[in-house]
Amino acid sequence: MTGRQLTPLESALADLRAAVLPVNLPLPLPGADEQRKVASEIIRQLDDYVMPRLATIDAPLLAVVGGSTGAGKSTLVNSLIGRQVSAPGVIRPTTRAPVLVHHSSDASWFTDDRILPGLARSTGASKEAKSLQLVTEDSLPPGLALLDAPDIDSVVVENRQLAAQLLAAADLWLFVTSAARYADAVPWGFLHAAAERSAAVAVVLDRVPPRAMTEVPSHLGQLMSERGLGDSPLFAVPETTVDSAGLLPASAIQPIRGWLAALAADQASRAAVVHQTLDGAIAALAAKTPALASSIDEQLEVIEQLRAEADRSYTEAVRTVGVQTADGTLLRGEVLARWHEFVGTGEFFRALEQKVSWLRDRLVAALRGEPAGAGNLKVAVESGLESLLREEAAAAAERAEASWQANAAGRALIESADIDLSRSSPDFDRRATRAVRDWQGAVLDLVADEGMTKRSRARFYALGVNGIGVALMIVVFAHTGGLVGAEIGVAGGTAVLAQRILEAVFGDQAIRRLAQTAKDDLDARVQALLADELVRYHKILDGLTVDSEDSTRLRAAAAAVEVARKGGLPVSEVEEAALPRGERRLAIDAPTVTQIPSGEAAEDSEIVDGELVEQPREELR
Ligand SMILES: Nc1nc2c(ncn2[C@@H]2O[C@H](COP(=O)(O)OP(=O)(O)OP(=O)(O)O)[C@@H](O)[C@H]2O)c(=O)[nH]1
Ligand SMILES: [Mg+2]
Repeated sequence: MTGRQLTPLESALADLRAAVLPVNLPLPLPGADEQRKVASEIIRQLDDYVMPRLATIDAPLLAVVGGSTGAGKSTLVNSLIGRQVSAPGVIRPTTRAPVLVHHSSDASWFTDDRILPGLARSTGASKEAKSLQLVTEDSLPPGLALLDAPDIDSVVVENRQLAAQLLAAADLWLFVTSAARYADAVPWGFLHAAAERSAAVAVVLDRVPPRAMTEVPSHLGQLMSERGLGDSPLFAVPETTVDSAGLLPASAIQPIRGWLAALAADQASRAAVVHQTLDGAIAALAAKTPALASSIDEQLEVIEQLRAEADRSYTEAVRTVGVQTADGTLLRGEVLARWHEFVGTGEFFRALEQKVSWLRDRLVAALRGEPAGAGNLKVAVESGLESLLREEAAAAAERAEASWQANAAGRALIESADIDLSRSSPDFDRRATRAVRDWQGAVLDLVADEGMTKRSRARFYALGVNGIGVALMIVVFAHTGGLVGAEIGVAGGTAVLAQRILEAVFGDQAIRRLAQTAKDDLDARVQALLADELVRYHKILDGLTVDSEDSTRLRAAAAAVEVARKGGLPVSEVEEAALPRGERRLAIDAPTVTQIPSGEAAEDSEIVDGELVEQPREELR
């Protein structure tokens, strides 16, 4: 393929392949399993069949003989060839490794990995399912190859998968079923898929008991018509005995052999078969893609929902800390005790509560030198803030985890995560401590930088930066809706006093601004601290590598394939001459039901007509 310029259709398909390849549906959503399979099927069909077929449109027609277990596929292939190329057998399943029979002049088409690149070529019989046994047979016409596949309804999983893969790589399906099993669900699932993508199909109804010869084939023909296979030839092979070599009498399979020979002899008909299947396969690939794209979108939706839930949990934590660092909550317990210590005695404090205005002017005078309690108060503030942060971060992690636990996708992520998403990061406490200390440092810088009037300078020095700093922190903690209101109670009283101290130093104009600046700074630090926690959830979601561009690209690629497909498939010269434009149907006329060769039907059929027809009908819906 190297060196050859790709046709527009081939480039469109290559783009489609490139768009499907990275598709990742990591979350266990309904239908995701199915679409994951679709994605790998698309890739495989492109690799196994569509791309190689487009690149070598004149390669021999590959007819894959597939169908129900033990229907007589290998026997049919052997009988068509006239010798045993694929071992038939009584033990199911018999055929494990597929056998491809071709004319010696066609060998080069099959020895390399042009088609079915995943299967190793072998020339001897093999039990290795991942191999393809090549048999040269010159009684087969050039331009036509037969492939004996394993059973599509096998008890062996690999057989089923391989049979499906082989049928997907076929130009023509020679679908073998038996009179006893022709209405089983599995074969019909395959036939339905073939009809859906307009693959060229011929059905062989094997081992029809003489008495059922009128009824069963016509019932099957009717089923085929109803299911979109009305144009497909149907061959009925009467039940006969096989000879010592395991072959059917020539007359029993003559109509099939004749039909295949005619197909092989007429290059235009062969090309029409190839085109029909190829075009149908390409249309089906394009048709499957939008559902795949939608399933990417569904993954994205759930990812965004999980992201929003984690975000909400942490936004809530930031909000709570924001409120509780302003509504007086922190002005309790240790902080309150240390504040009392700082401003003097309890008496002093109580007097202050009663006579705030009187005290306002005298306050600073009462505090001589930097009060000893400033350091302790700072520590109390620090630990009060830290425990608030710890609690809220823990609650946020719990909420986020619980919201993810609520659905299967979230649960899968929690299970596969290598960190515990239900609690804060192990180093959270350390980072919280640092954030609080940094904030306190910034508050001290803030008051140190604030200009003072001459009159207040003495008071400033009397309280010291630490003293004024902690006073500002106290004001911040009771700062809801502007300056402190007395309605906050004891905490409010505490804060009012702090506010008076600051007024005495800076004048009342500056305090509102200083408190606001300090509060904004605290909020920003809390926000950053918790954002780092939230990142853990984001990282997990980002690690899923589901991208909204993936589905856009996929849809565009499928649309481009459709456009290029309408532009037409490559046409071989012979076909151009022989076929009217748009002709895509099997060009060789085949009887809907073959004539029964008389005298060769086996006598010992145990199957009764009525049963044969009745039982399968029930299974078909
Ligand atoms: N009497 C009679 N026996 C047949 C006929 N076709 C197949 N058999 C026998 O049925 C058994 C199964 O045939 P196979 O050709 O191995 O069937 P198959 O579909 O290839 O089986 P798997 O590869 O296992 O799916 C063998 O013993 C055959 O000899 C037939 O038309 N008449
Ligand atoms: Mg077989």
